[in-house]
Amino acid sequence: MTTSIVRATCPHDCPDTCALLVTVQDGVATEVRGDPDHPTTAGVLCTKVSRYAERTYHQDRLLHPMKRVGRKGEGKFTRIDWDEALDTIAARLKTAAASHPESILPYSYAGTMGMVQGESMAARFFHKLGASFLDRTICSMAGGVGYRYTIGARIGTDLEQFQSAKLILIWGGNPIASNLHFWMRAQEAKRNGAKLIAIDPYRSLTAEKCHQHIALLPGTDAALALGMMHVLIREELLDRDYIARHTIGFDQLAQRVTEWTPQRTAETCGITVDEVVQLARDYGATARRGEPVAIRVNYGIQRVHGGGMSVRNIACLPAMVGAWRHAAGGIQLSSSDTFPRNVAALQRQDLLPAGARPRTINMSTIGDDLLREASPEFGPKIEAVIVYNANPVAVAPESSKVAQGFARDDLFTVVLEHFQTDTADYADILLPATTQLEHVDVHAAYGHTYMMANNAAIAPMGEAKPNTEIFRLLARRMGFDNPCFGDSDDAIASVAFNKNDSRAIHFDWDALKQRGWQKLNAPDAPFAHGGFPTPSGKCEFYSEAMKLDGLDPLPTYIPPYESVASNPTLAKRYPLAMISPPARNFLNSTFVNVQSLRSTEGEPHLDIHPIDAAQRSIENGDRVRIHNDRGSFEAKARVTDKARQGLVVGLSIWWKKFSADGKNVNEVTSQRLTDMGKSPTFYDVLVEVEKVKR
Ligand SMILES: Nc1nc2c(c(=O)[nH]1)N[C@H]1C(S)=C(S)[C@@H](COP(=O)(O)OP(=O)(O)OC[C@H]3O[C@@H](n4cnc5c(=O)[nH]c(N)nc54)[C@H](O)[C@@H]3O)O[C@H]1N2
Ligand SMILES: Nc1nc2c(c(=O)[nH]1)N[C@H]1C(S)=C(S)[C@@H](COP(=O)(O)OP(=O)(O)OC[C@H]3O[C@@H](n4cnc5c(=O)[nH]c(N)nc54)[C@H](O)[C@@H]3O)O[C@H]1N2
Ligand SMILES: [Mo]
Repeated sequence: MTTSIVRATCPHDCPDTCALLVTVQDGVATEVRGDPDHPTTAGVLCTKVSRYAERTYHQDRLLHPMKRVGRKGEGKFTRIDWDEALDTIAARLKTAAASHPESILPYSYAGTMGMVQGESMAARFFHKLGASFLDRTICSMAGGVGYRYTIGARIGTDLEQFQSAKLILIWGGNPIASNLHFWMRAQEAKRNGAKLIAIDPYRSLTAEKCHQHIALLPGTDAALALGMMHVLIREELLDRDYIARHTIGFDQLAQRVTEWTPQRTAETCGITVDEVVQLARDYGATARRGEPVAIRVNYGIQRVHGGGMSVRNIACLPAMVGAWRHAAGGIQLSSSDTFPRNVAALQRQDLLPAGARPRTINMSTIGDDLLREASPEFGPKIEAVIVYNANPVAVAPESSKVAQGFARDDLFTVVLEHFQTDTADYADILLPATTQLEHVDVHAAYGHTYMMANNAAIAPMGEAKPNTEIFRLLARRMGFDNPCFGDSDDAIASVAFNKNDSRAIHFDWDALKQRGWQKLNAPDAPFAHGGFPTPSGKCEFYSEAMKLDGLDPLPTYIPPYESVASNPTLAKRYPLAMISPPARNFLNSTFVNVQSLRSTEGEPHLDIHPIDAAQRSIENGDRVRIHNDRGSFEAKARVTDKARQGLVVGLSIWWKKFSADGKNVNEVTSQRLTDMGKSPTFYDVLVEVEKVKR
């Protein structure tokens, strides 16, 4: 028997991007564990990824190409060979490209975060075609844009510093479920005497374990930040020296926040005056004592109308109190921009046909866009969609429209997948893709600053192929002769980071493959001495760029589209706010089909406050129907005060086909977009809930 240990990387859309050690015995992956030597993984994996081998060897893996034989959405397929599959696709794409290349749309997100199996060969292929661009907005754009206006780039406090903080605000995140290795650091900080405060409308697993939980109304975080600023200024809990040297616009900011009294803030956020004042005092006074105060701001606050502004406002706080002076102070939204990715070499936008300026389709409005006819504003109707690394029928908002779009008879749909997901059911051609254990990749991260390598541990299952190989083969059939379409996965990985950038000057693919991971050269305290990558070089309380973009240049509050306060007419019919954050045992819609994990989650639930439940005669365990004008879905009621009054919570993202009614939460979410970054407003939803009578 031969046994080897292969160095790999978790490919999932999670800030932790863990270093894996895969045990392989006679060609079979028998165990996947966390690398004990990797400083942030520290030998610990989440329950999901510790079962990665179970997912890879799952009996439902797609193992050969198939073509549809039933109706779209019905999920009936028959086996074909690779030649037939690729010839069919190439013929359809050639026809579409001959009249309107933009009628072809790639649809992909972060099923794998790998830079090779993500946007490398695929991007080259679609660039060469002149296909529509896809704006990949579904997750993080609102906050990313808001953060950039204030700080300049998505650079912040290093994960490896948080254990030394004395106060940590966990703002709109549930790290026990979705950022475990940050939570480990926060726990260490707690043991070292730090105070942890969760700011979240829901008493999540994390909120339950913090010293304090501030349960504000969804979508009101920008107001809470404004109220904090008001108190910090009124009580002179400021670092005047840091403000003078490294920020712009303080006087205008001070003027602006006079109106955000604790009273007004408390009313807007649905919390007490004392909570507002005490939060600001904890934050300001801890910093005053010279101790590090840190904020982990996450995606929970971004999925509402004013999501961008919320992050922009919160990102102002560390500069006001001088928190950036400490490596363990400041704020982390994402570490993405610490990585000098060589996007030009990976994606080769230079391959675009001469003069071509393809339109951009927003992935978050795919429902509407698939149903749009050709028009001068829109351009050609979408005739072909190639889906990879994504499951839009389950995850995109206003699901009934997404499904209706994918059900179009005149639409040609190709899906590259591991499993027959809700989206795969609509494919004309369904292609089997390899998992992370079967292919090579290189990774950046959004929660730490290590470059990561993934070696293939086992041979591809069945006839599965890596995304890259599928696009290489398609490129050949399309007659694309640029040599870059022959690049191997290793050749692609070797150009992933820009070695001219001092942060990645030591990047060497062969060495990284051997070692598994290597930290970027980046300072411990990125803004201790200012140097913000904004236009002014300072932390921008006032942003001229925002003004040019048609936004308020100062921090402000943008209410939700749908809330009792902002839309009382709608709230008469649909009085409950709904949010649908990730369930602990799923990764978006990935892993829902892994039996052991699905069994732990049970079935789709809706958490509802006892008072709201009583008003509707709903008892714990009842089947309920959640509805609004966009649609409805069913779940099992869990009567609990974890959800504040007026709020219902449906942990997600279930595959529709695993729900009793074949639907999920996205039936009721809307395609309205955020104030910045054109992102979805998944948590900006009013609904009514009723007991299902059987
Ligand atoms: N287990 C698991 N881990 C994941 C994922 C997963 O699906 N499962 N998904 C991954 C992905 S793609 C992402 S983007 C990240 C997401 O990472 P996070 O943003 O940390 O997501 P959650 O863990 O859901 O935390 C969001 C929290 O925000 C709260 N929230 C909702 N609305 C508001 C609001 O208006 N204001 C405030 N203050 N809080 C609000 C929710 O109640 C929830 O507890 O996690 C990644 N990690
Ligand atoms: N209601 C509601 N909706 C949400 C959210 C929410 O909180 N609430 N969260 C949103 C967020 S933050 C995000 S990021 C999106 C996530 O949306 P998606 O990025 O679409 O994530 P997944 O649902 O996990 O689907 C990824 C798919 O990629 C496949 N895949 C993985 N690796 C590979 C590979 O190497 N090759 C190929 N071909 N396929 C692969 C997996 O099998 C999986 O089916 O969902 C969004 N939708
Ligand atoms: Mo996400």
